Amino acid sequence: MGDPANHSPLYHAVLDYNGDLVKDLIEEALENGVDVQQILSKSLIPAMDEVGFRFASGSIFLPEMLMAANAMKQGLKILRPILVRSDRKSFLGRVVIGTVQGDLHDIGKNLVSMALEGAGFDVVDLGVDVNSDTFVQAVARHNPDIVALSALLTTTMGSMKGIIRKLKTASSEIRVIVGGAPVNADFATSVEADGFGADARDAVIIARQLIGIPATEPPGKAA
Ligand code: B1M
Repeated sequence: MGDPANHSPLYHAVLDYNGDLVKDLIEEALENGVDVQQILSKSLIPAMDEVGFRFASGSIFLPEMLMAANAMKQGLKILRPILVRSDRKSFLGRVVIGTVQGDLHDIGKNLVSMALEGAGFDVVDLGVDVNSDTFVQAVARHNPDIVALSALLTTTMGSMKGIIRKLKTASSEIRVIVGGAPVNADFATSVEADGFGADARDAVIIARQLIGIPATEPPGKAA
C-alpha cells in the first residue's frame, strides 16, 4: 500500500477508528470548500482499502475492521445530505438495491444508493443479506425499473446469478445491475446482468442508460 505519511489526517482518523475526528475533519473540509468526491476518493475509500490490506495481511482482525467501518459510516452521515441532494421535481425512475444474501458489507452499496438518489432516482434500499425471494417480492411491491445488487465477497457474488434468474422469470421488464469489489464486467455478463458499475458514479451512468437517458445529458434536464 502507499506511504501512510502521504495521506490526509482524515485518512489516518479512519485508520485510528476515530469516528468523532472523522466527522470533525469532514465538516472542516466541507467548510473549506473541499469537494465531496475528493473526500471520498482521496481519504475515505483509500483508508478502507488500507484496512482491507491490513486485515488480509493479518495485522488487524475483524473487530478493528468493524471499528474502521463505523468510523467511515460516521463520516458518510455528514456527506449523505450533500450526495443525495437533487433539484429534480420528479423521479427519473425507481431502483431497488440491496447487498446479496450472506453478505453484510453495506458501505459501497450505501454510496451507490446515495449517488442514485442524488441523480434523481427513487431508491428502495433493502439493506444487507437480502435473499432472492425478498428481491422478487420487492419488485412486485415497488415496481422498479432497475434492481441493483451489491456483493463484496467472492463467496457471495455467485448468488447473483440465481437472483437475476428469479427476477427475470418473475418480470421480463426488469433490468439488473451488479457491482462490488470482486465483481467485474465479464462476471456481470456471465450472470446475465444488464449492467455493471465499477463505482457509484458508474452505477448512475449505467442506470441512466438502462432507462434511456444518455450519460452526457446535463443534470436536471429530464426532471
Ligand atoms: Co470485510 N472483507 N469481511 N468487512 N471488508 C473485505 C471485502 C475483504 C476484501 C477484506 C480483505 O480480506 N482484504 C474480504 C473479502 C475477500 C474475498 O471475498 N475475496 C473481506 C472478508 C474476508 C470479510 C469477512 C469474511 C471476515 C471474517 O469474518 N473473517 C467478513 C464477512 C461478513 C459478511 O459479510 N458475512 C467481513 C466483515 C466485514 C465487516 C463487517 C467488519 C466490515 C463491513 C462493515 C459494513 O460494510 N457495514 C468489513 C469491511 C469494512 C471490509 C473492507 C475493509 C472495506 C469494504 C468497504 O466498505 N470499502 C473490505 C476491503 C476492501 O474492500 N478493500 C473487506 C469501501 C467501499 C466504498 O467500497 O464496498 O468496494 P466498496 O464499494 C464500491 C465499489 O465496489 C462499488 O461502488 C462502491 C463505491 O465506489 N460498488 C458498486 C459496491 N456495490 C456496488 C453496486 C453497484 C455498483 C457499484 O451496482 C449495483
